[in-house]
Formats: sequence, structure tokens, C-alpha cells
Amino acid sequence: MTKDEVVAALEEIGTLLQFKGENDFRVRAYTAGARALAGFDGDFKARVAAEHFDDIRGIGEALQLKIITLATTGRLDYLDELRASVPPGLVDMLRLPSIGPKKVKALHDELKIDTIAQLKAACEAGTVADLKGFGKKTQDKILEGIALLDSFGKRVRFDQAYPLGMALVEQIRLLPGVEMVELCGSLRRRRETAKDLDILVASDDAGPIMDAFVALPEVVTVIGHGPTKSSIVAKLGVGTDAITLNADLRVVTAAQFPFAQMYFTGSKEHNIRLRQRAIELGLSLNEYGLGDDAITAKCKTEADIYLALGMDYVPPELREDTGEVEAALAKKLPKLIERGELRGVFHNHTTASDGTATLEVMAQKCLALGWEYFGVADHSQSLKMAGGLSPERVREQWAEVDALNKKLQGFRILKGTESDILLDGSLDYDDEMLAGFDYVVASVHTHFNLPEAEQTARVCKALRHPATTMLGHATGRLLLRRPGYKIDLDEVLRTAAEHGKFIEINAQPSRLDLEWTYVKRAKALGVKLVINPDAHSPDDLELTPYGIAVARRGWLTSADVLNTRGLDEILKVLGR
Ligand code: DGT
Ligand code: CA
Ligand code: CA
Ligand code: ZN
Repeated sequence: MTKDEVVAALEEIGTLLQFKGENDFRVRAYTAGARALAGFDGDFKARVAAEHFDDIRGIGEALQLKIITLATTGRLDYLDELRASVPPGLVDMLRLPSIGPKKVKALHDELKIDTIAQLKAACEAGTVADLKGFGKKTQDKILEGIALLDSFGKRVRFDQAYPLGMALVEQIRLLPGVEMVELCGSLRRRRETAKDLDILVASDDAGPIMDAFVALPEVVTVIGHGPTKSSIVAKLGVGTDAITLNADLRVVTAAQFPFAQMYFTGSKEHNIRLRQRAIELGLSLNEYGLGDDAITAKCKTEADIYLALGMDYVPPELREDTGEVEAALAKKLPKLIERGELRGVFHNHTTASDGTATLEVMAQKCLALGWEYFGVADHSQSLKMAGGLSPERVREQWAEVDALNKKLQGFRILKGTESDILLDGSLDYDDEMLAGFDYVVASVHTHFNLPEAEQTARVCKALRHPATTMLGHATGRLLLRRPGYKIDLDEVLRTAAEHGKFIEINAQPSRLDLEWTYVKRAKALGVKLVINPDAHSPDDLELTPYGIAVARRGWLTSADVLNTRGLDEILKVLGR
């Protein structure tokens, strides 16, 4: 097992123990141990080999043994026994906000509830409200939570679906007779979430490929097994989660491949527009060709097909029928920002607040990524839970930055802060201190439940503050887990445009606070954006491609994004 998987196993033990009614002390031994291991930055494999973990605070001898057993054998009798003794539906219920292991245990013990479906029925019958420690309010919250889970359906985040898709694709690529293979559908368009995997292969001999596909190790169920099309349910451990998704595989000939690739990449709406365009030209477009053998034969790539339709090539991220067809016909598509174009980042944390690495380690990682600057933006003083910096500690950090900047040639650490937006919309330090920062990221971390008008006024007031450079976390959403706070984003964007403030594309794949549709609107209003990893560790600094994907879906060019600028230009923009 990897470190992440061991951490997940320890957390699971803690949860299962709570279901069993174990005392808090024993539960905490596992949850605290899991956290301690998660925060361990050293060489996990070497530690496993040396059988040595008990020097880490929170990990004792007994836990050390379990960690080593999990890491080396991939399982643990103790965990297997716990799992067998707890109904699986109870773990499912934990996905509901507002309900923890203790409440789940009470529901199980008192009302014999073992599944979300039973819980929903009991809430609707009103019996949950009568349970000690619950009440009508909690019952309503639970129902709301169930409705929310339903509305998310079975979609999976891009960063979790893509590794599963690529695990399948890489194995298919090695099969005899496979000439080309591509992961199409919403994943190729880089949507934030995916419903299923659409895999396309070019080959003259589909049969053996179908047989091998339904026998891959990730397959848990075979839904269909046909001559050129098969469907499976696949499962893969990604980080600490087990990801399950349907996957369709289709095999076409090499000549058909670009047409099928275009068709199965979608979106459906984009396809419909292309088909109409083909009809206008007297052609008929489908997943096999253009209805004219000579023209079809000339199309070796998707770009050739667009050319045959009199259009520029449309990058997959833009294929949503939001104006790209017209722009491609007029040869006016933007030249989208590319991964390699970022030259630094602004919203990042260090050990000074809730990050896991020091200023120097974070800066060195940015250097290694080829960037010219690292903006440190630790939390501000009122966010005590996350180690927010008092004015005194800010000054200490500034001194540390100055000392490091003397050492680092051709690279600069920029002094920033992620200032909390207080309830009344003001920032979290006095004006004198604010003026000492190179830049300020203003973010909402508290009072998520304000009415929309109040939340909008609060954020807009913070944006108007002369010290504010950019808005962090535009919505506070957690993808597929928590909706964003209620806010009029159009009003926020107008305010940003009026006062020349930047809006963040938060690149954390579990957040992606700003939807691509708003990115597009921001651009139309003349607002510039900034792609930030919101890094809490050196590894997090590599999350920017998820932000780039959102930027591309929002039609951004490098000129629309602040952090494609080099250091000299950045200093000018920031007035330093
Ligand atoms: P998803 O799976 O919900 O994340 O999104 P997609 O876009 O991957 O949708 P999916 O898997 O249902 O279909 C894959 C592609 O197949 C889709 O993007 C376009 C194409 N497609 C599916 N159904 C139709 C259809 O009825 N008409 C046309 N023109 N294309 C379709
Ligand atoms: Ca799909
Ligand atoms: Ca599909
Ligand atoms: Zn942050």
C-alpha cells in the first residue's frame, strides 16, 4: 500500500470503531495516527523497509506494527474483522453532511437503520426527529443532504476519473493489433467531473481486444461484451478513495478513427452543430465519415475534418456549443493558454499557517518547476484554526523572506497574505500592515450561510479595498460535496472589472471554485484571472494544470492570466 492508502485504512479503523461504540481514547489513537502519518513528508518506503515510525508524534509501537503490515501486505486482519462486523450502509451514511459516526450508530441501534434509503424513509415518516439528540432541524438537514447526494448523481471528479481512464488506456495500448487508442468524452474536454469513460480504439481485429478489455484487473462487472463495443464497471484506488466508473470501449478502423474520435469526444451539442454544418455543405457527418468516400479518405485527423467543414480546429475543451462553432468558421478562435506558460503562483501556504512545508522548501520547489516567483499567502490573524499569522509573526516572515531572497538568484519570494474577509467585508490587518505586503489575496473562510445579497456586498466591499489584489476562492464550493456559498458572481465580476482586481481560478481539483462558464464571463467583462494552486505542500504546487484546464474551457489566452507574466512585469503590476 502507498502512504495515502495506509492513512485511509487507519481512518477507516477509527470510523468503524466509533460505529462499534468504542471509547474516544481508542478511536483517537487511530484518527490522530492517520493525521500524523498524512503529515509525514519523509521517504515512506524507506521507513517501511526500516520498520521505523514510532519516532513520529502520534504513532506508537502498536500502530507502527499495523502501518508496516498494511504497507507490506496490503491488508490487516483487524481491519477485515471490523469491516465484516459493520453493515456497509453505515459507512455510506457518513457521506451526508451534518451526520457523524455517533449519530449513525444511534440510528442503527435505536431505529435499525442500515442504509441511506432506510434513513430517507425514516426522516420522511418523522421518526428521526423524535430520536434523542436529533430533533426536527437535524432531520431536515439529513433530508437536504440526501437530496444533494442524489443531485450529484454518480459523477466523479476529473482528477479521480482520469487516472482510472488512463490505467485502462495504457493497458489497451499494449494489446496486439491496437493502432491507436484515446480517452474521449467529457474527460478529453476536461470537464470538472465525468459520468463515465469513453475509450476508442483503432484496429482491424476487434474481437481479441474486446476479450482482453473485459478481463482487465480493474473490471468488477461486465455489462456488455459485443463484437466492436463492450461496457464494464471498473474500480481503482486513487489517493485515499476507491473510484468506480462505467467504461465503454469501441473499436473502429483506422480510417474511421478521427470521425469516431470527434463523435465520442462531444459534446453532444457541439456534434449537432457540426452535423448541421456538414448538411449545409451537402455532406453527412457521423462517427464513420462524411458521406463522400473521397472527402472521407482525405481526413486523417480531426483537424482535417474541421478543415473539410471550412473551420479551424476546435480544441476539445471548447466543444460545448458556446460560440466556438461560429468562431471556428470565422477563423477567430483564441489561442488558448498552455500548461508551460505559468511563471509563478500567488496563493500558497507554509508551515507558518496550515501548510506542511517551510517557505524555503516551497520556494525551491517553484524554482524546480521553472518558475520565477513564489507568492506566500499564509492565513491571516483571525483564522486561528488554520494558524493565522499575528502582525508580529507577519513581520518575522517578512524578515525570513528578505533573507531568502538574498540567497536565491533570479528568483523572488513575494510577500503576500490570504486575508480573511471579515463578516463586515473588511480585511484582517490594519492599513499600515496591509501596505507592507506585495499583494493581498482576499478570501471568505467563515459565515458561508449569509443571504446572497449580504454575501455579495461583503465580498464586493473587500474587492474595493485598495490593498486587495485578487479574490481567492470565488465560491467556497467542494466539488460534488458542498455547494458554494450563495453569491451573485456577476456582480462580483463587475466590481472586479471596475476596480482592476484579479479573480482566482482555484486549481485544487476538489474545489475548482470558479466554474468555466464564469471564467468566460469574466473575460468578456475585461477581468483578468490568476491561476492558483492554493498549495499546502510542495506536491500541491503541481496542481496548476487543473486550473489551466478551467482557463482553457473559459477561452483564456496567456494574456488573460496574470501569472503568465514574468517577475519584472509582475512587480510593475503590483506597484513594487
Ligand atoms: P459525461 O459522460 O456525462 O461526463 O459526458 P460525455 O460528454 O462524456 O457524455 P456521454 O458519455 O454520454 O457521451 C460521449 C459522447 O458521445 C458525447 O460527448 C457525444 C457523443 N454522443 C452521445 N450521445 C449522443 C447523441 O445523442 N448525439 C450526438 N450527436 N452525440 C452523442
Ligand atoms: Ca462520458
Ligand atoms: Ca459514455
Ligand atoms: Zn488558502
